[in-house]
Formats: sequence, C-alpha cells, structure tokens
Amino acid sequence: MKIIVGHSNMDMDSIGAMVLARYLFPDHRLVRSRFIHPVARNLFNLYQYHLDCLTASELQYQNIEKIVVVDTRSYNQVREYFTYIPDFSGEIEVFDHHGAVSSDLPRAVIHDGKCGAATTMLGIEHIRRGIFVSPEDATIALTGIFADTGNFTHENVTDADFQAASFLVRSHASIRLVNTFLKPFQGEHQLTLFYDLLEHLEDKNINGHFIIMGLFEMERQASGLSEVVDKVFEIETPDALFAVFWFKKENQTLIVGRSRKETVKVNRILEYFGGGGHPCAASALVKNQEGRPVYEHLRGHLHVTLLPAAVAGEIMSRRIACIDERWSLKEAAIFLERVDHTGAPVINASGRLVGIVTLRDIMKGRKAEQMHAPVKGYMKRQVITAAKNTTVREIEQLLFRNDIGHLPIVDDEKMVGMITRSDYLSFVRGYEPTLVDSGTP
Ligand SMILES: [Mn+2]
Repeated sequence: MKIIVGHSNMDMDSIGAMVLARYLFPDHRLVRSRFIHPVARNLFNLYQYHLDCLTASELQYQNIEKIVVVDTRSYNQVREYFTYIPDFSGEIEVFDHHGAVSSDLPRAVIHDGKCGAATTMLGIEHIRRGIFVSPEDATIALTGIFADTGNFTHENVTDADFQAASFLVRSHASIRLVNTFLKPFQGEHQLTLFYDLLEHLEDKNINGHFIIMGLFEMERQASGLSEVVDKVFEIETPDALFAVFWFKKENQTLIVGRSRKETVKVNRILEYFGGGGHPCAASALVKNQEGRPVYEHLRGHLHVTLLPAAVAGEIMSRRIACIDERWSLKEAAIFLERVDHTGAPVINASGRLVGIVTLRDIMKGRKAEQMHAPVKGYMKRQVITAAKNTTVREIEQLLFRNDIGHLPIVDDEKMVGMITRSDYLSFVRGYEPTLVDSGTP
C-alpha cells in the first residue's frame, strides 16, 4: 500500500495539499491525522466521505511501500503514523513550504516550495502536467491556499500562490464555500477570548520594535487560540505580537507569536522555547512551567536577541538640497526645479534649520506677485523634525499623521539628513522578498 499524509493536527493547507497529491499519486490512499485542527473541522466533516481517509491505526500490519508527506518535513509532525508502521523502510517523498529547516525524515526526497501554501506546490505541478481537478477538490485546495496565505497577505506569498489559486478557480472552485470554511471563529469562547486579548495586550517598545504582548491564564487548554491571535494581529498593527497562555490544569504555557517584520522572525525566537513554525507565525508549548516566568523569560529574551530596529540615520538621504532663507521665491523656485524636488528645508546664514518651503508655498507668492520677496516670508516655520535615532515606525507616523512629504533629520540643531515619503517607501519595499520563479509556463 502507498499512502499520502499531512502533519498531525491537520489544517486546511494539509488537507488541500493531500487532495491535490492524490491526483499525482493515484494509487495512494489518504490517511487522516487523529487530530483535525479546529479551523479545519467543518471542511473535514463536510468532505469526509469524499476524502475517504484511512486512520493511522488502519496502517497496522499493512505493507507500506511509499509515503507522500505534505506540508511538513519533520518526523515529529508525522510520528503518529509511524507508530503503527515501526518497520517502514520504503520511499518518502515530501512536498513542503516550511523553508530552510532540514528534514529528519529518513531517506526523504524533498520538494522544497518557496510559496505561501503547500497546496500551491501541488497545484503548480497540476498546471505543469495539465491535470484537471474536480470542483470539490478545487474548492478544498483553494481553501487551503487562502488559509495558509492569510488571504494572500502574508509575506511568504509568491506569484506561484496566485497562479495555483487562479488554476483552482478555473477548475470551478466555489468561492462561496471557501468563504464559509474560512470563518475565523467557530466557538463562543473564541469571541470572548478575542475581546479579552484586545483589552489586555500591552504595547512595548523593544529595541525600537513595536511589540505587543500579554499573559493570559486559562483553566485548561482550549482549542482555536491561534485563530484568535491571528484576528487580533490583523486588527492591531504591531511589528510582532506574542500571546502567552498559561493552562493551569495542565501546567503548560503556550506562546503564540506573529510578526509582519522581516527582522523579527518569530520561529527563531520561539525555537529557543522548544517551538517552531514560520518566520511570520510560530508557537511553542512549554511544559511544567507557569505562565509568569515564561512570560518574563520571553520578554528578557526579546531584549537580548532582537536586533535594534532601523532608525532614521540609516535610511535618510545625507545629500540635502537646502534653500537659504535670504533667497527670493524666484530663486527658490528655480532651485527646486533644478534639483527636481517639491520642497526643501530652509536654513539661515549659520546653517540652522529655520523652516521648510514647498512649491505650494511659492505658488502663493506667485499669485500675490511677490516672487522677488525673500523665502523667509513664505516658508513654514513650524517644522516637524526627527532625530537620527528615530525609529522607522515613528517616522511612518510623523509622515502620515501630519501629512508631510519631507522630514528633516536634526542633530544638535544642525540638519544632518532628510527623509521623504519616497525614502520611506523604498525602505519598506526593500523588505519584500523577491518573487520566486515558480517555473510554470
Ligand atoms: Mn502549510
């Protein structure tokens, strides 16, 4: 017998990848995990006869020749199947998108996908081979891609995810069904917890990063916590979020981490606590430890390990086109045209920043036929400035809250640089991972 498995606690992406894998390996049977992730339960229940999965215990005494593993490459995550086939010595083929982690599956052939969902990898293979998919399977698979890519908003999303999704839509996936499977909260307790989290998470500035974190005590382990954390993370916009749950009865502490910043990799951070996951979403379960010490430990760990966030000094332009306050508006206009800027800081004779003048201010002078008047009379004297160590996060707020296009960076009353909206945008863009060529026609 040959089989296809996903990771324990199967989620939508595992299920999606499994149904597509069945087309590529038609003589293989799907095997379900003992645990279905709470978010995927509706989907799984509805399609259970269609999926026609074996249970792990049904593998016992079977001669298993080959295993296709999707959405993980770690032995731990598929251990439940191996316990029934301890003598397995056949082939293992893996389709996984969890990046650089090395696999501890014996003799596995790894297909390493740089995309937002494991389902995408299989979908791309379908496109390449010209395999068609039934509307049911297309719906299941598309749900997997939406779920794992955070509706195509996670940073690991690539061109391939869109291509696979487009293929599934062409295969008549039902968007309406996909939408019903993606409803975030299935249980009443999740909604209660959601408001609890919103109310009690604290903002922290750790080495210039905007982190929100909180410690929550619960009587016992509850399902669906990570969906609640996801929803909170979507609404609040910190660089990263850490929710620490202490389950009193089991005396276990769960850390759920989310990040939207390349420089804050939550899987790296939570590996230290025995956990793992993606750079943008990870978790760790710490056994036999109360919540408070774990929480304090995490906070200390963040202070020690987070590299300082980027600051103004690193992204500012040092070559600043300044206007002298004694120049006429006409001179200023000619100067701005020459340097191709829409505005510039104004300095006095001793080089001190005294104001800012934009083309809009000069227009006012032109209307009043005052082009010979000195810049001094038309510039804005209230200048919002920042320091070299102002974080990018604060710069963003200064630019957008005040609706300004130029932010002079001042050190000891002297202008040392300038950040414009386009400096800010190109810095943020620089974080985007480069698109990976999926190799499809
Ligand atoms: Mn996945």
